[in-house]
Amino acid sequence: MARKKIGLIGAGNIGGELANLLQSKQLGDVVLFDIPAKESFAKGKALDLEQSSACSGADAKITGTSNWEDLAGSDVLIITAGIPRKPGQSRDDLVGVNLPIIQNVADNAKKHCPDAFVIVISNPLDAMVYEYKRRVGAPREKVVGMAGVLDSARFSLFLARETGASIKDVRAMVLGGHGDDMVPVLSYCTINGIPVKQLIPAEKLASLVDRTRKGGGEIVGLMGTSAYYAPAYSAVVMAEAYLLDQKRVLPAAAYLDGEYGYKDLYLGVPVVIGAGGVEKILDVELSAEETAMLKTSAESVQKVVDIVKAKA
Ligand code: NAD
Ligand code: LAC
Repeated sequence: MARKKIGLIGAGNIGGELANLLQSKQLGDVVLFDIPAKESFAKGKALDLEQSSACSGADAKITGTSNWEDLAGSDVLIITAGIPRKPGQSRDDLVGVNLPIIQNVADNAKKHCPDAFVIVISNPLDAMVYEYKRRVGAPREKVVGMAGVLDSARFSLFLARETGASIKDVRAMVLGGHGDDMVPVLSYCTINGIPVKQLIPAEKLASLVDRTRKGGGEIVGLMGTSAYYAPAYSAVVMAEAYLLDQKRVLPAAAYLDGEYGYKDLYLGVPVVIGAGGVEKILDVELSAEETAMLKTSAESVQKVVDIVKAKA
C-alpha cells in the first residue's frame, strides 16, 4: 500500500517539528509548503530532515515546495500558516494578519486537496478553523482545530509534577476556546482514575489551572515566540488517530451544531477521531460551574468569529 501523503502548510517552527515527528513515526510522505519567498527555506528544511533518515532508518520522503500542485492528493493537511504572537500580544490580536492568510490557504486547499482531513493550528485558533471550514465548505467531520490536546498536555504536566506521578497516568481534559478563559474540566481530570481534587489542595489546583490557561503566554514571554514542540506533537497525535483509525477520544476544536447548546461555532470539546475524521462529538455532562465557564469561553470565541464574519 502506498504511503499516505501529509501536507504541512507553513514550514516555520511548528511546521518543521511536525515534519520531524511525522517522519520519525513514518506516518506518510511529507510535503512541507510555504510561500514563494520562503520556498528555499522549506526546501532546505525538508532536505535537512531527509538527511537525518540515514540515522533514523525512516523511508518516508520529505519535500519542500511553494507550489500548491505538489499538495494534490494529500490525505491530511496540517495548517500553521500565519504569524505567532509576540510578548504582550493575545492570540486574538493576530486575527487581522492571519485571517487573509487562512483564506488564501482555504482557497488553494479547496482547489488542490479538497478531500484531505484538515487540522488547523493557526491562531486565533477557534476563529481560524471556523473560517477555514466556512470558506472551503467542507463537512465538519473533515476540519478540526488543534488546541485542546496541547492545553490538556500542559495541564497534565503540571498535575504530574505537583503529585510526583508519572505523566503516563495523568488524564486531563481542557475544553472551550484556545484562550485565557479555556476550561480545565476538573471533574474529568484524574491520575489513574483518582480525581485530582482528592490529590491536590484546592488552592494549589487553582494555581495550576491558571498556569495552564496562561501556558501559551508563559512560553511566549520566555522565548519571544509561541511554543512549537508541544503544539506539533499535539497535532501529530490527532493526525495519527485519523491515519491509523485509532478512534482516539481527544479534546479538539470541533464544529458544533447544537452540542453543548452551541450552533455554528468551533469550540474545544471531547471528540472521537478515526478514519472518518471527527467521527463523534461527545456531549458530556458538566457541572454548573463548568457549564458557566464554557459559556464564558464560547462568548470570547464568538467575539472573534464575529470579527471574522464581518471581514469575510
Ligand atoms: P512561524 O512564523 O514559525 O511559521 C509560520 C509560517 O507560515 C511561516 O514560515 C510563514 O512563511 C508561513 N506562511 C505565511 N503565510 C502563508 C501562506 N499563505 N501559506 C503558507 N504558509 C504561509 O510560526 P509558528 O510558530 O509555526 O506558528 C504558526 C501558527 O500557529 C501561529 O499562528 C501561532 O500562533 C499558532 N499556534 C497555535 C497553537 C495552537 O495551540 N493552536 C500553538 C502554537 C502556535
Ligand atoms: C500560543 C499558542 C499556545 O499562542 O496558542 O502560544
